[in-house]
Amino acid sequence: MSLFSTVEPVRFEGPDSQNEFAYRVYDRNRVVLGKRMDEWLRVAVCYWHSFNWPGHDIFGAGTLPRPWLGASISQEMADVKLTAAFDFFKRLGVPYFTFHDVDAMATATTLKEHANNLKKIEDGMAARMADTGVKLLWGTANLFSHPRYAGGASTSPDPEVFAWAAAQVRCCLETTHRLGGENYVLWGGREGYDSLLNTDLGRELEQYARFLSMVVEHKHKIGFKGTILIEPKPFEPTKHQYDHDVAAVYAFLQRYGLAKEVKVNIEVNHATLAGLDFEHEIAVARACGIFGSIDINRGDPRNGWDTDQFPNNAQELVPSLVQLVQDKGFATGGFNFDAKLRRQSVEPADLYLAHIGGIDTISRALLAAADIVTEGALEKLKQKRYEGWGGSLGKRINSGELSLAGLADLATDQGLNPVPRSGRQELAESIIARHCKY
Ligand code: XLS
Ligand code: NI
Ligand code: NI
Repeated sequence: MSLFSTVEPVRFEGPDSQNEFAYRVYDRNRVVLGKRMDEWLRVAVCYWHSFNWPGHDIFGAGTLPRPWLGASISQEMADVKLTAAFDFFKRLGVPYFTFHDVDAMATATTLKEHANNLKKIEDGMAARMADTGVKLLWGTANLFSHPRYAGGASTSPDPEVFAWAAAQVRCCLETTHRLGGENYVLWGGREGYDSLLNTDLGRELEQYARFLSMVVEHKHKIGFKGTILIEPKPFEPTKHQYDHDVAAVYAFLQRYGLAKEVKVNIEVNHATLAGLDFEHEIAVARACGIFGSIDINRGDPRNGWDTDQFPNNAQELVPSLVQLVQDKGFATGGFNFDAKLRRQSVEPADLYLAHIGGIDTISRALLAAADIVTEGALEKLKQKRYEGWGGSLGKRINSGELSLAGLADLATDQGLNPVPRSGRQELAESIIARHCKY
């Protein structure tokens, strides 16, 4: 028995179900373009917002019953939390979870204690994972909550803070490896600055690169086969974060020779904060070969912060899902619900309702995307738009045989006079809309 035992295991009942505790669309065994739905979506529940956040915000105290939380967390409290979390994962019927070291373990003050406490909860997790079959999508170290990290972790002005961060990541990467985690995430929450007046930006970038190189080196040393992922975010909590968006992360990785070693975990809400579309971030990551995984929580376009809401608009997600379907799914990534309840959602049932709605939403988007890719009209429209590049002029430009002057002479001699052609944007938008029928 746990706080979450009040709801029966959630099953697929189909679109006409009247049961709010059932999936209407997410049918994990349904085969879509040759792959089971659960393999396409690889859904994960996050430990932190779901079990380690009591519903406080900067203006008010916690509202959610989470009896295992307190100013300091004992091993007993951590164990009760673990039981509740795995009870929830199992009943919800999802294949994966994600966690930060400090979300799950008993509070530690020294590094020795940190390593011991993390190992204890790792052993508990390993046992629950074996019992329930729930797997680890990714682990991560929290390098942003403790006051020591106020000035950054690897980008701190104090090398002792860098060393603490290194020790935390070493432990958490090894734990993730032993638990069979499929990825390891680094979200640089405070790897940025609040004011340039007291910040040496060039030096901080070097420190950050040094840190990341050490992490990559350690990954290989211990034989971790999962993917190292950076999660871009433009700001919050810092005024500016170095991993601003996918393009900025790629430039950083390229500069330090890490572009083959590290990929990105793209969060919908973070794209919104960066003033970018979610599908844009995915497109950039695919074009650069660094697409890894997704945090599917959304923001509110009128709020300038990470509201971490559950997704509920399938149509908005379709352009992103089309890209995923074209890629034939994730390699090691998945859809992590880095999403939190609203503060009035105080009943344990609310955590189920939130995830059920969100999982059905991404399932709807997946089915629409699969239809769009199968029908091929959108792809055809795109191909047609670029068809000139398949002709002799396009081929000669791409082959590199023409210099700027050579091409200019050719254009002038042939009297080239290109005619404007339709981009068919409204048709493309209608193709998306008409497939959203699930
Ligand atoms: C915060 C981030 C964080 C990461 C994991 O905005 O989304 O939750 O996903 O550290
Ligand atoms: Ni976030
Ligand atoms: Ni996130």
